[in-house]
Amino acid sequence: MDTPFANDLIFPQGIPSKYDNYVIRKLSSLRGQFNNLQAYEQMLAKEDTVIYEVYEVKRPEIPGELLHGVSIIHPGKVGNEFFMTKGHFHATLETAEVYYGLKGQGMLVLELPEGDWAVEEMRPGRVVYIPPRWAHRTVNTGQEDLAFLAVYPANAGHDYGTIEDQGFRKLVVEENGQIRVVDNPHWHSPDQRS
Ligand code: S6P
Ligand code: ZN
Repeated sequence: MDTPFANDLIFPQGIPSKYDNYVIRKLSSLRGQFNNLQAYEQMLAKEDTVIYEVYEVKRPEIPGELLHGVSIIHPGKVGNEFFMTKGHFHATLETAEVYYGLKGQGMLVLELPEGDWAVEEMRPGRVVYIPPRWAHRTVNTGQEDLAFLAVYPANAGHDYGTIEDQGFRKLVVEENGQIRVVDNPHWHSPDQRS
């Protein structure tokens, strides 16, 4: 039988005191996701910068269990587009997720397979509910790390391939000092897949 357990988030970074899995995502693992391909290649030629890190607590990946983890997205831009996560649908599409903002400023960009999209602000103390079926990507629009806690069904799984192939419909960019949500010119619908 499992026993209850607890964890502390150690600030100022927000890193959990205990975790089982550490994921580090560098610029090279986001190839094709940033809109400005030239800016991407130039940046990568200089350094394979760390874009974000995830600290996860493992549990059996079966219905009834929950997974949770802290994501930390570093500040920066590729061209005029803010650093962001790869983004994904859950492989078990009918699974939801809750994000709780711990640190920093950002946006959660969401979209449905049918084409609807949404954007929610991320900031400390803010709870964002991601209903089943919505793909989600987190974007750091601030000057410091963006950290948040995520809680989701342990059987959710991750479908990264769909987003890698078609991209998100919306990008979060800086234009004339303003944070803007704009159309992704490289986005294509699922039926246009190569
Ligand atoms: C998992 C949850 C988060 C992300 C993390 C990194 O369902 O949404 O823990 O995994 O923020 O993003 P990504 O898109 O690389 O998994
Ligand atoms: Zn998720």
